[in-house]
Amino acid sequence: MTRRHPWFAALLLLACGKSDGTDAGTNPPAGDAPALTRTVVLQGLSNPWDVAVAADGALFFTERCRGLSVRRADGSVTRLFGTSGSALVAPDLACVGQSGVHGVALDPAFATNRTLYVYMLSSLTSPRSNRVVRLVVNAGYTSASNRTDIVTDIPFKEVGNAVGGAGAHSGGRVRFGPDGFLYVTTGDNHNPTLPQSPTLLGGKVLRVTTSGAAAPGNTPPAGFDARIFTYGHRNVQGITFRPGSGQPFTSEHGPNHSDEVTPLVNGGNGGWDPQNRPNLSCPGGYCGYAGNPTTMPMTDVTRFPTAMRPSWSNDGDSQGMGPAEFLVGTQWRGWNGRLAVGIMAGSRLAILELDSAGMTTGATNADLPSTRYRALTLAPDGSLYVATDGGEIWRVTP
Ligand SMILES: [Ca+2]
Repeated sequence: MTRRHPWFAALLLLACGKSDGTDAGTNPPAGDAPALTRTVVLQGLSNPWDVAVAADGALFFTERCRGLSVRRADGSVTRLFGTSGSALVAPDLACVGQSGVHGVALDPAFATNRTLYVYMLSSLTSPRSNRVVRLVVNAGYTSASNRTDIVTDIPFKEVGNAVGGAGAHSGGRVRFGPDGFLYVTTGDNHNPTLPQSPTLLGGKVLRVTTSGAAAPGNTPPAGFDARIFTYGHRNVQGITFRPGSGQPFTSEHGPNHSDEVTPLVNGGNGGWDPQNRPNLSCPGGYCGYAGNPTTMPMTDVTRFPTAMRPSWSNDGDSQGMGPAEFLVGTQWRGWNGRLAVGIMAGSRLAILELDSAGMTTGATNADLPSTRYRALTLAPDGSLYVATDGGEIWRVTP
């Protein structure tokens, strides 16, 4: 894409005006971008989907059709959970289209309770379902045990249809918020009724306890499943929490337009409703791909006047928006507090500048290779880990 906003020129001017290379302190100028160092930590992986890093440097990663593995600080790797060959085999693990093993998150007390959470497609039910599984890892990072399935009823697209194959739009990111609760992102499965359904968990952001129960304080509308934090989403691929306020921000694919970053409000409606569009031709009743930003908006403020407004819609384009992660720490210089957003088809890492309300006021691209950015995780040491669809995991440091 070559369209540029006026602020782009302003950013260039700022970048040119800041040339002394020193850290200006707590409020560095907008153009004070860090120089990036990239180290390839792992390569040759099979569709890595997510990354979690422990304080001691152990690096957990998922591969969509294999499961969960860990790379210890000494570089050795063990397959902990998943298909045959894993320390703990999951015979019910299924891998279909986009679906399989997705997000991984460490318990906030991981250092003492050794507990983590994985999002996976399971054949334990019929039809199959996406679920969140809790596991305990031993001190040496060589085994996993105590599997407990804490959320078992996240919908899965079992059958392909005119708008796409089986397994589409499963969401799948899991992250703990600063409030200590687990946020789980889901997708619409190409099912027109899921995003606005009060009871089915597709097209939602869930907020649950470490046992999978509804987190206290969720405020969805009356009649909704109490685990629902926000609804009306399409396929949420990223969730991260703004430093300071702790407000969750999501990133999600647009259909053929309008990738969206959205600051979430407890109980809010994301405004995606791909059903009942009488002026559109909707194969299988799914109108998601049938329109444009006006006729099939990612945030329909006509149907839902109070819908959560996006912070950014990627210039109205869809380039396959993937994960999102706030950058935190003065080592990130002018990017401290900015939002990194991984773009897959667009093959870039966007860095967004937000105002106090969370709206995007500027965007630039990180000076990193063009690839499909699948996962972003800020490690305890403040470095950014990236997983790519090309099978690599990088450590990026400013
Ligand atoms: Ca929306």
